[in-house]
Amino acid sequence: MKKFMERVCLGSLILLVPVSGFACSMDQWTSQSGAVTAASPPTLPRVSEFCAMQATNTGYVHDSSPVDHATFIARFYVRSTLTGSGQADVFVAYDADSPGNQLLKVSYDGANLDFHSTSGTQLGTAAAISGKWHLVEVEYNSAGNTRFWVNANAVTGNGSPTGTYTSATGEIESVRLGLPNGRGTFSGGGVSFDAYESHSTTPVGPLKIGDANGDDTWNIFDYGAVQQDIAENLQIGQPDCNLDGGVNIFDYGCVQTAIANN
Ligand SMILES: [Ca+2]
Ligand SMILES: [Ca+2]
Ligand SMILES: [Ca+2]
Repeated sequence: MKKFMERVCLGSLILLVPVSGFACSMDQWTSQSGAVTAASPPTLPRVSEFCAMQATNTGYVHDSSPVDHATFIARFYVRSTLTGSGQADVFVAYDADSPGNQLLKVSYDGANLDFHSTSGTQLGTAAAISGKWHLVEVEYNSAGNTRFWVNANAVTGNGSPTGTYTSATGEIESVRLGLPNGRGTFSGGGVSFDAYESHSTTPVGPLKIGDANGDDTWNIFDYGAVQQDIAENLQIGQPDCNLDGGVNIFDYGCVQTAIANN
């Protein structure tokens, strides 16, 4: 698991750096608990590099490195394969390391990602198809303003956030990613995560999806990288261009579009 340093000041981190070969580790987090694992394709589809993380029931990774964050920005990719119906929290931010009170929650309800202040009331929502990877970026401010982006670019904003709402006013001290409060009434499956990164001031923004060889550009060499990834020679970039949880021939057309649009 990769741990990225904060671009401006405070600690940030990411999931999933391969330790040896394609062994995956969650050691960059402060701690882990319960039904959460990290793995490479084909065991577990990923968005980027070699590993992703999946929670199948109550389980999470915990980051207590935030300290009195007045502003806290988190970006991650999430993919649900939960079966049945229900609503489950996938990301929670707290006002203490212990972990304390919930200040911000993102949950999944089978068809949408839902955004909450403290424990209960849903204050924002965005459609999120089951089985597909979705980009989530959320910016929490202890003055009581939260903005979120789902499948949208928080750096350019694509004009504006997906949603905004009035939130809690405490400062963030820790976060949990996974299924920290269990899977609720969902009957099986799990929720996968990749490319978690947090900042204290600047937006994180999306990965270059379709940049299969990870050289930070889209061009014809990404076709070959998709081909290599299909052959299970895993590529360090983002070959699952259509974000459907697999790398196959359908990603070529998506790469073609990415090249044409950039
Ligand atoms: Ca802390
Ligand atoms: Ca590339
Ligand atoms: Ca794909």
